[in-house]
Amino acid sequence: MKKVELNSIRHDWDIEEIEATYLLPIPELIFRAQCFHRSYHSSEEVQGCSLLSIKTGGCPEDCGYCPQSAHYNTDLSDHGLMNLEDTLVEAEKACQAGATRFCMGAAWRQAPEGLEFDRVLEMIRGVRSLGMEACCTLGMLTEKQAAALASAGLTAYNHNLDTSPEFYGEIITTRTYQDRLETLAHVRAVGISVCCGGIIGMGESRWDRCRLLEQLAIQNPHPESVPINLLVRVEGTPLFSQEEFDTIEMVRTMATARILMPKSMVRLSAGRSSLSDEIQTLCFLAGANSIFMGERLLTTPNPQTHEDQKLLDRLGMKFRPISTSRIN
Ligand code: SAM
Ligand code: DTB
Ligand code: SF4
Repeated sequence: MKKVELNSIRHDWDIEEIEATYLLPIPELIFRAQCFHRSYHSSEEVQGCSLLSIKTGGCPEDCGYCPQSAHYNTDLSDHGLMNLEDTLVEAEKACQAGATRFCMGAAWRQAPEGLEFDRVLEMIRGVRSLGMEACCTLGMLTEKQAAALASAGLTAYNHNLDTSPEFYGEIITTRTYQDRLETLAHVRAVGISVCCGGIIGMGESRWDRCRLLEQLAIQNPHPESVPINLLVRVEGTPLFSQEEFDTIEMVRTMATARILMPKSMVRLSAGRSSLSDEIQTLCFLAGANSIFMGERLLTTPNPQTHEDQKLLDRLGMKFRPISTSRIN
């Protein structure tokens, strides 16, 4: 392994080096992750983000983990695109609760053209006017749509690679890895910050997790935001019967992401409801510095804010206040 240079941001990671990092003894792995973390981030603050599903269910894609896919029979009420007022009421509530980033998710294969897209642009302007970062995840985008989102003031666009290129076809058949990379390139081209990560616990190997991290870490610049989701097993989806995941692997994934992409926000995203306080603490030690707040992610449960606040209090940590928020 090359010498550890705390201030170097590298884009030339290779898979052997990443695997060697991932497999370090946990004390050494976390120590290294902490060293990188402290070079760029506060060791005691996490960013609170809030999620809202602005368009729910009925999605034509077949992502095997997703309760919103029309291919599967899940216990979910579909909902068309929310109206502007209701969305901004939710954004304001999230802001009051201490969130500094508001993420709006839509179960679309690709962002639509026309009135619905215009409404999303209004939502973004509204969220920005509350002083929060605005993030959207609307499926695939053209460069023209990305430019319109940028003009509306969108801070970040979330579009995940989900897993390794090799494992990807086991999970999704209706769009390709390359499609995803193209949307990410459109987002990058118009200067919107990139939020891109994946899901672990879907039956992939350690090598696949390392390959996902490699795909993220060879991007130049790195995605400013890297959400690591633990699969939420939802009844009716093909991955419901996936066996329970060893959560120490979650810690390894977080720490490796932090070492590979030291400046990025590493977000401990979906799946916290099934993680103990102790594993979440290890994730923070490994360099995770953001969580979703509020009792719902898009369609699945998330710990309540008072529980998260209690955990942060016990750890002597805090949510990052809005005034010191950086844009990532
Ligand atoms: N339809 C858009 C898309 O896929 O780009 C946006 C919404 S989609 C729900 C956003 C992300 O949520 C997915 O890329 C996936 O990584 C994550 N996700 C969806 N279902 C999940 C689950 N059951 N467990 C963990 N993460 C999940
Ligand atoms: C991301 O990587 N995780 C968030 C956000 N991007 C949009 C979504 C998690 C969704 C979990 C399943 C659900 O609640 O529907
Ligand atoms: Fe549709 Fe996104 Fe769910 Fe895939 S992850 S089925 S694209 S909503």
